[in-house]
Amino acid sequence: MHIDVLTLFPEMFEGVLQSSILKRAQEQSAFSYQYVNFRDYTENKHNKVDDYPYGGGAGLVLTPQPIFDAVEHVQQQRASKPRVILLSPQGSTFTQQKAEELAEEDHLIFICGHYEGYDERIRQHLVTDELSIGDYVLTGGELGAMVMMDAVIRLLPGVLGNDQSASLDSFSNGLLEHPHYTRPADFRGWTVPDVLRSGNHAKIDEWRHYQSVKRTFERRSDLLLNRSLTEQENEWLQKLENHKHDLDDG
Ligand code: 9D3
Repeated sequence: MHIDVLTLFPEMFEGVLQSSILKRAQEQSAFSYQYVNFRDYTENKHNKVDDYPYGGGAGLVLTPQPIFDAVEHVQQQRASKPRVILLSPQGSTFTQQKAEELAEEDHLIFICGHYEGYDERIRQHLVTDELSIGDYVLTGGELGAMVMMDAVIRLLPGVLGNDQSASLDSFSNGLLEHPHYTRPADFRGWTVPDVLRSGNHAKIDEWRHYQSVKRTFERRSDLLLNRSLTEQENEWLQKLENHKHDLDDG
């Protein structure tokens, strides 16, 4: 996979891309990336990338010409058709499903603005996906692009070791993770559940599965709606639902 990042602030990305798993992924040639400063593609005297909005109002709008030219330039460097991703608070919310979809592509282009609007023709005639990372306001698209790059790159073949395989993720199996414990068995009088120290792996698996269902029910019951349930899971959920009603009257 190759990723082109259109940004006026490439230094924001370096700590993320040059550390830990994303750094190793580049060393393994799982992906490559390049920054594209779209100011370099301006055709006006002062290298302006934005301008006042037609119709008036506050703020500036990113002008289409440098962004179209930068995208078309990097497109011509590759054989396959890229996904052109616009980072914007108005986009659809990025999800694990979207990460899995983007991980299948050969070429991604991220367009990051910085507290500016985009000329609508960029959306209409250049972009394939307009994405947000959630309902809060950032100063620019760069953090959004980093979040998406991180989520996509870890899914590429060979990036995660076998023992941290992406297929075991929360969200991939539709349940939140069960609680984890390590040594000591007693920390300040707070002890590790006996079952985890029993050596009975069938019991341990069942305990973990129940804890995952319970945690998902308590914290993210919305996730249970998008997932088919086993008979065992339905039985547990029925019990959890009844307990909830028990507590209603204090
Ligand atoms: C044209 C009106 N805008 C400026 C006053 C609204 C606005 C544009 C761009 C507000 C914030 C931003 C910067 N944010 C992003 O570019 C962004 C973002 C976000 O703010 N939240 C969640 N996901 C994303 S992805 C890109």
